[in-house]
Amino acid sequence: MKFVREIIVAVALTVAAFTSSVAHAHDYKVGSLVINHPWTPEPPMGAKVAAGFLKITNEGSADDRLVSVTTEIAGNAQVHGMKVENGVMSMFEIAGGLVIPAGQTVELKSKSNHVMFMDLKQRPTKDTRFKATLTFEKAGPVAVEFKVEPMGAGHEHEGM
Ligand SMILES: [Cu+2]
Repeated sequence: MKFVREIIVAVALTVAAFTSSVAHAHDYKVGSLVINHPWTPEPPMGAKVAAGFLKITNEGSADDRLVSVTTEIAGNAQVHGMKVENGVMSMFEIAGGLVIPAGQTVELKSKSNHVMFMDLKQRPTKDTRFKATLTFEKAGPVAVEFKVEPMGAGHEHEGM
């Protein structure tokens, strides 16, 4: 009986460790999509825009698309891509939404695809979080929180 009790304790500890690591990782799941670590670099004083970064993994067998983002802190939010023309980097709204291919991970990051929060109603400040809703064509809406990290965290939205 002692042996069985030890197994039960081991299993309980494993479950506890797993649960706390998931909470720490700041992940969300909707349908076959896993959304990892949505975050925003704290924008400068007076900024009207802020960038949003996250990773989206599609564990399913069909492509999906991130079609919209909404949040109370911004009048408007768009999914942006980046392009370089004549050596000048500029942003554009991705028409029809950002494709999340089946079986792949798409990373929204600095100098690449990103969420653009526009017409900011309040400035996100570091060490806070704000709520947002990501809507996918197939998986539907999912409520997430963006963590606000200090400016110059090494991966900020450059050129803003
Ligand atoms: Cu942008």
